[in-house]
Amino acid sequence: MITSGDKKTGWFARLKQGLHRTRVNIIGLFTGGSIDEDFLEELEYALISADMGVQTVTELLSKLRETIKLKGLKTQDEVRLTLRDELVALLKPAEGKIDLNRGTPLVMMMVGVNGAGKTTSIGKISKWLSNENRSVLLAAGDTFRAAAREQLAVWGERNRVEVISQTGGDPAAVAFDAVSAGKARGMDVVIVDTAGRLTTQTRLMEELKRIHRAQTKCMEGAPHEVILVIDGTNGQNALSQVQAFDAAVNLTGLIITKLDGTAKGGVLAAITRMRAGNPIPIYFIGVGEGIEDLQAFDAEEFANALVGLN
Ligand SMILES: Nc1nc2c(ncn2[C@@H]2O[C@H](COP(=O)(O)OP(=O)(O)OP(=O)(O)O)[C@@H](O)[C@H]2O)c(=O)[nH]1
Ligand SMILES: [Mg+2]
Repeated sequence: MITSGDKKTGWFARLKQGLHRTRVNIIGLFTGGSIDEDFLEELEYALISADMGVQTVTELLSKLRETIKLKGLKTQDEVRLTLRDELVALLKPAEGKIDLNRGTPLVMMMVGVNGAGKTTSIGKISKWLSNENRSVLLAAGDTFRAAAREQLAVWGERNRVEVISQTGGDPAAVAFDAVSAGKARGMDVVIVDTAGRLTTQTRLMEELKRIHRAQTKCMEGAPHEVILVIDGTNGQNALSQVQAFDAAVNLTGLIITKLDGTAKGGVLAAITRMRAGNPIPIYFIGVGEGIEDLQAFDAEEFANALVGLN
């Protein structure tokens, strides 16, 4: 994971580039002039277009109007800063870090719809963990497709991490084997990959519960982390993904991927608002397909990128 110096500028630029559509809308509005009703209405529209959701935007705007009145704000630049601060306040409670010391091994299970970026994120997390000198074991819980096992195997090789897999086996059995191997070998972390599934596929959602139970059976308290990987370009559909996966397997964290792509970014605000006061932590954001393109979620940096500040 890149956190320092020049490299940071690189990923931040990519994030900003990825949020381009949002930024064009929002930035296009901030022309340095004064504030009037038309301006506030256009801002409201731009935020809704950025996938923030009507309720989130209504709340943000009513607070913004209050502050404008209270502080006598006159310029669009002042409004931009105020909006940034509101977004930081909204998103801050969603910052979160995985506590690697919760279990030995710490067992992590990745869930999500097809193509969200689960397997890629596992590759990136493995790299981060090896930088932290933690030993990792991967479980290829996506047993249906040979390509899926191979994809995880490639990430395993890149990170010099072993992958437990079974040809056409039962994913719950693979998860069980991986956790027991992790225990026996004294690994620091076990990460269980799962096949993508739609929340409407009842049988597959039941299977996910079974994979979850197999880990608990093997180790009390496991899986310690159940992480939903969400494609940042999915818009408001992300909200129902959070609800359905949480109902099935009790989510402990989120990863939002593809924020370097055409994502509009506002969905992070919508997801956070859904559980205002006690949001599911956003552990990481994905900002590219490469092994280092994973960043800890930082509310302030993200809010800055959204409204076009540095
Ligand atoms: N641009 C970009 N692409 C990403 C990111 N994360 C994943 N991808 C790409 O998204 C595609 C799907 O990624 P996978 O990791 O295979 O997704 P998955 O959730 O494991 O998919 P299934 O196992 O089929 O459900 C791949 O082409 C990845 O390279 C990201 O942060 N940015
Ligand atoms: Mg996968």
